Amino acid sequence: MITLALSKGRIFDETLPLLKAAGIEVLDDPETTRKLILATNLPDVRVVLVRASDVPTYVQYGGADLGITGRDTLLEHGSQGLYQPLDLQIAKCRMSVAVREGFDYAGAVRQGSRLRVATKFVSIAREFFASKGVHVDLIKLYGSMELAPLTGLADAIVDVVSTGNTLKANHLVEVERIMDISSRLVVNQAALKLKQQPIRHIIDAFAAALTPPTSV
Ligand code: PRT
Ligand code: MG
Repeated sequence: MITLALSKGRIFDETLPLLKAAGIEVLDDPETTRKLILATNLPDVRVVLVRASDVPTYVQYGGADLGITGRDTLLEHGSQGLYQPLDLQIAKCRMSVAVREGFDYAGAVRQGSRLRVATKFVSIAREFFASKGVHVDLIKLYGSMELAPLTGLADAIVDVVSTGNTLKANHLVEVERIMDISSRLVVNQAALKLKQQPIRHIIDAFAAALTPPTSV
């Protein structure tokens, strides 16, 4: 049995075409079913639905053989025990610093004042500000980061931005882009050895689906 860990929503949706290219069709719709283990058209391949931030954990400890997870999640979790054969170029977004409209971010950084930064991505934020030599107090949040600068909890946030509509709706502006994000295929290293042939098949099919066909 091959177990693939996916999160509901954008990652699941954007993975479906890749699965199809590997000859795999999921038999249930995660938005309507209450099942957490979804069968596929292949009797020896199943999908488990887990929280996005739990995907690396499942794969690392062998609860799943493979998984698909954002670069952001992977950087926060650490990549120990995970083989990362492919950047799937799905669920694309960017990690950015944002502040309230009118907040003098450049001035605050220039003056070397301590910046209060709220984020779910503490490791990424710590490393980014350390590399700039900016002193920060990091405040860990689990969601709705946008609220932090509006309520005075923090001066800035580090969060994932896609269209920018959420920032705009909350009168926040993006002041720095930390990195581009997309989702990766991660594989349990022991599973790769023990179930090499079926896992290789999936990796190769995904890779082929990503590569634009060469013109003749
Ligand atoms: O939602 P949950 O707390 O369970 O976990 P999660 O937010 O990590 O999961 P999910 O499924 O929302 O995101 C999975 C992965 O998709 C993330 O790890 C990112 O790599 C990637 N991704 C791509 C995004 C977005 N785009 C995105 N727009 N993840 C989150 N967002 C959120 C963002 O946090 C912000 O609140 O959407 C809002 C901004 O969107 P825009 O379009 O208004 O800019
Ligand atoms: Mg989310």
